[in-house]
Amino acid sequence: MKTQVAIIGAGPSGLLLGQLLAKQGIDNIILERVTGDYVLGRIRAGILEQGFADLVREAGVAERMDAEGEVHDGFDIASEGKRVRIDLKGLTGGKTVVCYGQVEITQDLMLAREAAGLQTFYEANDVQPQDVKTDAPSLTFEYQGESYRLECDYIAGCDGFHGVSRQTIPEEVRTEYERVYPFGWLGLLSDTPPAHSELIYCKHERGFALASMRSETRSRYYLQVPLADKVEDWSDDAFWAELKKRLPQDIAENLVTGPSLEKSIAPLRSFVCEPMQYGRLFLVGDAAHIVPPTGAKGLNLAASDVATLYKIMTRVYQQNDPDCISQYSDIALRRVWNGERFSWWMSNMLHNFGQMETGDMDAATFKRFMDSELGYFLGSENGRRVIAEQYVGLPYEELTD
Ligand code: RFL
Ligand code: PHB
Repeated sequence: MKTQVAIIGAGPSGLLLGQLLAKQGIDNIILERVTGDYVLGRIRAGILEQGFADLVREAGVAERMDAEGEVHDGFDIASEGKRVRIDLKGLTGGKTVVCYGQVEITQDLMLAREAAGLQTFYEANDVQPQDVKTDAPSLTFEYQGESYRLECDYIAGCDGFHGVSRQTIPEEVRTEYERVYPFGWLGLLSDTPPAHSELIYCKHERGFALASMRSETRSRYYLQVPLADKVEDWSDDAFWAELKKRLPQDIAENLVTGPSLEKSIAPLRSFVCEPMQYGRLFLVGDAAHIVPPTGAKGLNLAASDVATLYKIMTRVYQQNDPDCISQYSDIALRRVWNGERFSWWMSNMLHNFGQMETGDMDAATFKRFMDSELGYFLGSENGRRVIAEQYVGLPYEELTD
């Protein structure tokens, strides 16, 4: 079997890259470890930057997103009984975000891929990148009990944090940067109307909470919980009761509750692997970096990696310029570190770190610093603008000549 770009992983990164490459006439095959339904069972992200939405349009898969996605002009940050609006549109000269679920984008991309007759092997086992430092790399894998080799020019490792791609880069070549947070997020999805027309990020003594949504009839809520908590510890009633304690009072009083459609706990982590390229292998999205969800950046950073690799592959094949691949890692990492810093900063300001160690200062001192930091940024228009311009997303960087 042979293709130009072999893609590992049919999450949003792999599917979006595949669609964009195909539009430029670049042949690609995706190998995915689980079934399509399993991929669609992961709820995850809900907020898309304008750059991401534009990329989905460029891929020609935006019809449903443009019809059903809700444009959000702002969001609220609540703390100490007050709600402060971050007027995204007003503070950034007209930029906004789109509220449209990762599941929906993934489904749209899967359907478009199927309609275009592009090949995807679901339930491909033991995918292994081979000879990535040569000009004849390949992927070996097992499919329905048979062994296969997929020969290719380049490999895009879009296989998430637990994938095989990053491990292919020898340990002496890669450096990993990491911060693990001492808590997780418990998420609940329900067919209830959202608590408010825009998202509310809530800083509270009992822990952080987020009121988000998927549509006018479907809500997504999160609670900061101790790492030791299990989903089974949290009945729906317990979740709603705790959420009401953390939301601003007027919002809590009008909260509509209902049975959960899904509940899950995600640990919070900041993680970056450098470099993001090794020979003919590129790491894309969560395979190379993880952010805590507080800034809504994970999927959006995946999209900017895709945008960069897509431009590079287009130049490689259309202008016969294979040397430009060396630009990938530096361009991608510059934007990644901005997103990492923003997500880390927002997480520090909005969560309750309790008695946990916070580095070289005690927890009470750290809390005072973070309370003051949030108060300062929310209290000035310039401060709110700093939050707004990062939330809507920094511009994508172009390749150099
Ligand atoms: P994914 O989605 O993990 O997909 C990787 C795919 O690769 C497959 N795979 C393999 N296939 C073949 N062989 C192997 N050896 C393989 N190993 C793995 C997997 O089965 C999978 O299908 O990575 P991708 O495509 O890079 O996408 C990244 C995003 O999923 C992620 O960044 C976001 O979900 C993060 N995130 C958010 N991002 C945002 O931009 N805005 C948000 O509002 C937002 N909210 C969130 C989030 C993530 C969350 N969790 C659960 C971590 C909220 C939460 C709670
Ligand atoms: C979500 O709706 O899942 C969501 C929204 C914003 C975030 C994180 C998650 O910052």
